[in-house]
Amino acid sequence: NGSNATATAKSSIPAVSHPLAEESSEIASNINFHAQYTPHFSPFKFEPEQAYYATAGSVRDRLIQQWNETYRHFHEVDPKQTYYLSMEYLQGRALTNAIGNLNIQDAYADALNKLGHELEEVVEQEKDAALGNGGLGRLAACFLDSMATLNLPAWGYGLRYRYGLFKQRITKAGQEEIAEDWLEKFSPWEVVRHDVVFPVQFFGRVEVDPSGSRKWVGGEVLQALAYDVPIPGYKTKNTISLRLWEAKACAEDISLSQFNDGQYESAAQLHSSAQQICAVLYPGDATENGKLLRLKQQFFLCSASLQDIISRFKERKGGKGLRQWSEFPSKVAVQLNDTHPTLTIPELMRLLMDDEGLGWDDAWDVMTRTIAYTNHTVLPEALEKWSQAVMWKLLPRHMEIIEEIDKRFIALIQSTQPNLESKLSSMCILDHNPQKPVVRMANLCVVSSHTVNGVAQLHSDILKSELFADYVSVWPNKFQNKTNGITPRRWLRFCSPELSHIVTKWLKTDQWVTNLDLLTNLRQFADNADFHTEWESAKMANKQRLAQYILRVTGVSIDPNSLFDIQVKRIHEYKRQLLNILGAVYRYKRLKEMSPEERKNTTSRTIMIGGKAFATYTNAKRIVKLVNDVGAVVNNDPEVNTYLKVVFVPNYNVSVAEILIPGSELSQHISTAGMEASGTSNMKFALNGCLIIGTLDGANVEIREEIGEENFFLFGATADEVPHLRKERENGLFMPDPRFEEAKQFIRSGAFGNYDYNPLLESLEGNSGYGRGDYFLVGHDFPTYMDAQARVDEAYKDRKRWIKMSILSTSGSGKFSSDRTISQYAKEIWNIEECCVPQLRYPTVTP
Ligand code: NBG
Repeated sequence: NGSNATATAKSSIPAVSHPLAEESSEIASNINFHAQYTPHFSPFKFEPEQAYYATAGSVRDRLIQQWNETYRHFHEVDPKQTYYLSMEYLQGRALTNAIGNLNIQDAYADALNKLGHELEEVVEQEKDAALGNGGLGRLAACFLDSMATLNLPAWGYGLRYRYGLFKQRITKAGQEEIAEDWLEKFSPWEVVRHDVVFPVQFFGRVEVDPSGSRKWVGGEVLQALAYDVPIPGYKTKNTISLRLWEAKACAEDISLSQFNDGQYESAAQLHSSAQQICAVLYPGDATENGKLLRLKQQFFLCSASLQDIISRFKERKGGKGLRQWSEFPSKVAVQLNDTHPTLTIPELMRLLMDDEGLGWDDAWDVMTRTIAYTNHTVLPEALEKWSQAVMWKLLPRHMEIIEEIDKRFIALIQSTQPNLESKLSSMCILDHNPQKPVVRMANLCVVSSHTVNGVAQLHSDILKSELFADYVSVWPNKFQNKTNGITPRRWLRFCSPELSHIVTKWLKTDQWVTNLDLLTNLRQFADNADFHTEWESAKMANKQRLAQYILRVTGVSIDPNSLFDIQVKRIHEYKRQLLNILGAVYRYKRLKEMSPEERKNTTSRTIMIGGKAFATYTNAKRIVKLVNDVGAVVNNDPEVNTYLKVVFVPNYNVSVAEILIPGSELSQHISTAGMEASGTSNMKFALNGCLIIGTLDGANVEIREEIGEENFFLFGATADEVPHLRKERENGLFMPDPRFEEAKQFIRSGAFGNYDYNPLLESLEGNSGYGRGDYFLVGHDFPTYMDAQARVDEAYKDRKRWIKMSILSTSGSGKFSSDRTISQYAKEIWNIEECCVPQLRYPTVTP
């Protein structure tokens, strides 16, 4: 594979309006220009990797042009703007998405052909930007896509981690974590802004001057440097920005005298402190140092972003600083993506009071009208609590402010809601428990923001009735629901061109890509035989692609005619991958006991499970090991392996999801009811015509409502039954089903090797106690789960029925577009309106 390019190199950005052949020649020449003049590789090498970087460079030129135009427009119109603050963004690859959104895929594919390459192969060269963990980070990425597509004046802020979420390798011992070097060469999608730098302070002390005003002084100061990633909207000129901060120290922070004395480490101490901040996402926080580092990361994001937002607020309208601070909330909306950016609250108060001279009441008014908070979990261990001691050490002025917020909140309750006084100890922000005094970040968010939302109806209801119930009577209008969504661009239009093509053909329009509700019009074809044939062949093409991928990465050959059953998400006990694998073990055991004739009547299945376990989460890692061990035995058992395969898909990430989801037929969303706030992969699967087996949890509830209960394989306890069932279990009143015992016994018998699975299995046993007592009710839900699986097997045998259900899943998925979610945020929380770039005025750039 090499270059046979004949086009002469051209640096100008190709125009968009030419016929394909002409346009693709221009693009080829522009790609060539980047290959020759962007000095990252030797000029005479043009393998797929160089082709990727050159292509990305060429696409980036266009994005930068649109981007500049977008910001010029925003600057002139000066609309109210939203800032989305998130510690995580799971962007995945950018190339396919960018040329898709710019609507120039065909021209780029053609251009690369001219240069001797295939677009598909070039795209594969890109490393995933995995600056996130799971659903929360991917949600942020989908939101950015929708904000750009809806022409909203909005901007994302995050951190530029040097290493993304680890790369998962599977060995005999289970999961191994390797640093994910997404910046190994460089990322062509980021632009460093050397002119956008803000100081961020840590430690130090508070000084009071004679006038009584307080100032935070001393400590260490690092610099936040901006890297911008362009986010193009779909078929619009609007291109917004994801601004990622990198921590730096200044040249004068190096002590040359120490360095010359050979004390290299202490000489550059601040530089290494800066490097630590942006090294990895979620550094281990078991140690004090780890905790301090995480808090530093969070504050770094909040402080740099706020300084940037404030400087933009001041700069617009001529930069004369004439603006009233009371105007701030009519120009700025800040959304906190979970509690990780909570320090935005005291930091905005500090900046307004200590730097800008506002009094408490004015600052409080501005801050509370600006900030809104999204809660993404009710799991107690995920609700952040920071040690007061660590906070006093790192952020002394902020702790004073938090104390004052707490004091005023307590006074408010005492004076206006005396009936809540008994609840104050759990409602207030500072928990003074002498053993472990902490700051409760979620409480700080609820008290300080104008709106709090959950991410699916059931979750929002639980917030109002349980987690935040006591606050509802204080602020009845503060709580909202914003059911999550996913971008239909990445998650159908680009990841499944085959199915998209059919949808467009039968709907006679491609408007569904930005108006996903149009998918309901597919319902009329749910019984149409021609439509069925096309649908089935598109799904089959995706299954074959997936089978090839599985063979390539695991060496396991899977049959595209078997039922493809997938569960991919972070490995967590509440998500119950253990229920899935116990079900697989039980199925295997039954198959073994059947006669060859009986086996022929069963539905062949390929069960695929993928996901990363947090490095220190031992039981999650044991689950990964178990899935792999079961797979090794089942897949090599010639007696049954045409009827069952169990595959662990390694290193699950966004790009892998883009192959798995289109090829899926059944997917599992089987968390203990009440524990999964929403889930978003459930929406991606349903959109791709995949049926769901699931509990009444998170967004499953709404998906089932939309696509029809007859098209959803439901099982398990409901959220309101769970507390009672846990009690019963604790009191020994509930006996697990014999099938459940049989499956566990089979694992214990050594059928899958002699690794010690007892700690894992024991977590499902006993009446109570730490790590015991089946808190997640796997045993309770096992029988109804197996029954639901039997219904799946039956349904799959009836091809017509299955395809109809698949069509109805897709056609019922319109609600789950992140365009819908973001429109609701814009209207009901942010109060912002679209600000559409009229047309490009920039001339094309020539050297
Ligand atoms: C996750 C929930 C998911 C939800 C995503 C996005 C966190 C803290 N929460 O159920 O577990 O879909 O957020 O809202 O990562």
